[in-house]
Amino acid sequence: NGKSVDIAITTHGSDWYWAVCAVMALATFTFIGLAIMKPRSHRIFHYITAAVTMVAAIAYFSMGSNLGWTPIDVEFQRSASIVRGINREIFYVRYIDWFITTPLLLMDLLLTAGMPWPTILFVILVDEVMIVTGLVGALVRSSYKWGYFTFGCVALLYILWHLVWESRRNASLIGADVGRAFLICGSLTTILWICYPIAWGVCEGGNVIAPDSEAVFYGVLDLLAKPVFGALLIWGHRGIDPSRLGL
Ligand code: RET
Repeated sequence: NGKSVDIAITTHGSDWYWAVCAVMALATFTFIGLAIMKPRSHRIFHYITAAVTMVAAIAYFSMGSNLGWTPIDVEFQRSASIVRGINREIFYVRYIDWFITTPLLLMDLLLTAGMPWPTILFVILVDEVMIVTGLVGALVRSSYKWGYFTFGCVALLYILWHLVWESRRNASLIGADVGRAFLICGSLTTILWICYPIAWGVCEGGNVIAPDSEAVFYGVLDLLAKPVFGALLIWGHRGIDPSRLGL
């Protein structure tokens, strides 16, 4: 796109992004296919989950095409000295994806747990604070970036506390089957979401690993957090009538 960048993905990174894009697209068609086999009143989780993988497919289409990034100045240690005046490719398109998809993933979980809509709204707003602070931190070059990162981590802790405690309890009150579906998907989410700030710390934050490694790190997390999570969630709902969740 005409911008010059020092540290960027290679063709390997790009190929991997295309592979993830293909899986996301395939998952989208699968979830939509499963949706239309159900009566309209039973499609909510299929639709939410298909929307998540659809957005991800387009984000990965962008990154595979080496688009949706901007060069950001970074520093790093080489032997005894600090190297300056170097920039790194930062994919801001990730955060546009996450801004849309993480609220949808939380809706999947909190609707499963039968939470009331004011609670869902607040958890989603905190989630959006987490994503936006992550984006701003990624674009800031000074060490203030770690301040934004800290705000994001506090937001994540609130969300995880909510999943592990409030929502889990609510889900098991609705029934053992709902409790089990929530426990599987909520636990997966808790483990995976903790890994995102770790990836951020070694990529956008600390510039410790190369953009190709970043592609693998975030790519594996996204495959587990979107298509694998979605398949488990839809599977978990197979015997659950949405009317029991107030849907
Ligand atoms: C950032 C940096 C700021 C601190 C924290 C972060 C957490 C991000 C998370 C992202 C989850 C993304 C998912 C995507 C799609 O499936 C923004 C990296 C805490 C938890 C699940």
